[in-house]
Amino acid sequence: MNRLLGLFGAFVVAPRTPTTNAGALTPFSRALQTPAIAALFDALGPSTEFPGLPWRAHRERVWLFSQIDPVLNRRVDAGQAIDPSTVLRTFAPRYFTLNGKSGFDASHDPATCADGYLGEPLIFRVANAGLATHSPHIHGNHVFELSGINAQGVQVLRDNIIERDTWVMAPLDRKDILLPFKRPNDIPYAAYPPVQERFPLKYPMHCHTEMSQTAGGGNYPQGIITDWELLGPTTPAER
Ligand SMILES: [Cu+2]
Repeated sequence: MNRLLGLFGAFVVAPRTPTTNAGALTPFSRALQTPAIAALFDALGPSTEFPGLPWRAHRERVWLFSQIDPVLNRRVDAGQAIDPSTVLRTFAPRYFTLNGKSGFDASHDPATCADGYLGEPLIFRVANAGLATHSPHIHGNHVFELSGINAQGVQVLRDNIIERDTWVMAPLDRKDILLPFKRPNDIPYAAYPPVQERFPLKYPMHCHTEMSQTAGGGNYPQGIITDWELLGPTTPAER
């Protein structure tokens, strides 16, 4: 009940031994890294698949999803006794938030919106504090699902890392998602860097659970949406 009313937050736990055997920095303890995780982080930077820089510790954003049911909130405001088991059946959210904001405000919040140059990979620490299942979807790049929770609610690292266009965020789900900041596939090599479309290129993340794109009614783009921005066509030496 408290969580549905907004009492939630995110902790990000940093590992003591974050590097792979080859020395690449990761967000995961070496003891927990799967071969696939190590191979992916070793490839960020030197490989032809992921040209640019390796992942760096400050390259991350927390995305915390939640929903608001105004009818439930009004009942709590009125001091009614609430049986949590009935809330599961009747929960009908009308507002959907990303880090406590939605729509335009979420899209333009630098704490939420990821930016970077080509070849500057970034990790989203995505969590869902609510009761609705979300399906975040991103334009411009595919993302890589690094982790999730198992049936016992324990965080597990993927041993087969799937390249995703859209991923599932069930209630209480927690996933680490890598955005590689690659050259967008929909720009042909011969036309890169684009000249008519100017940098920064702004791409949306929006949720494919379509009800979450509203705010007490209305249409996209409201609710759980944000941007990510590709600042320039080449990788800076270091910044
Ligand atoms: Cu879309």
